[in-house]
Amino acid sequence: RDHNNGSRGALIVLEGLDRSGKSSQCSRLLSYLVGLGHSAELWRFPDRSTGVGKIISSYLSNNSQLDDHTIHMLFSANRWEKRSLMENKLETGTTLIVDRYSYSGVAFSSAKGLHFEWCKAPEIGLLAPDLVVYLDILPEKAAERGGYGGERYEHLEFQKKVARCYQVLRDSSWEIIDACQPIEDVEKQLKGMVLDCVMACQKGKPLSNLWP
Ligand code: FDM
Ligand code: MG
Repeated sequence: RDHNNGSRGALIVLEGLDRSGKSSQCSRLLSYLVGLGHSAELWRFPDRSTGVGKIISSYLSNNSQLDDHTIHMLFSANRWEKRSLMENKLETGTTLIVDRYSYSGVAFSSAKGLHFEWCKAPEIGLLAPDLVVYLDILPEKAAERGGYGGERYEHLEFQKKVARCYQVLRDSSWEIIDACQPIEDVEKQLKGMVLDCVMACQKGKPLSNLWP
């Protein structure tokens, strides 16, 4: 524990479409928090380093085919296998900046037509984020940024469906940032939200489970 004095870290999740800027903002946030003397780590889901993660990675790169329900549960399993480590980190004062979480799980699978509540079910009991920030961008604008790789979901038509599913999923607790702004403006707004959240957790905001 750094200057946290025994207080817990915050679970902060960034969500958004592909090319919304999540990964760049996550690394900026990490440097910012570490620079302030906080203990912080950058995590991402899927975590492709585990056994399950390798199956997911192969599926995403179109090197294997899986039934939609099956891959959905593997994405969830990939979060479950990290749950206890996640809880330990948070309890010992490390803040986690997480690039995608259960919301991606539900948005991407329900965009394929899977039942919404069925998609949410395997996430029950995972740690609930202290802050969810949605980097909001129109699918058309995100596509214009270029840089879609060749992965399975990186197509405009599918991203449009995912955007609609995120709309169904999002609630009043989410912070929404216009991701079409200059990168520094997005960063500035994010930093303010994240610092407030880290402080609230230090002051004793309890950890809870999905779905709140
Ligand atoms: N994705 C990500 C899912 O379909 N379900 C999930 O639970 C998660 C975490 O995987 F298209 C999708 C979202 C994205 C792809 O993510 C890989 P990255 O962030 O592009 O690596
Ligand atoms: Mg991607």
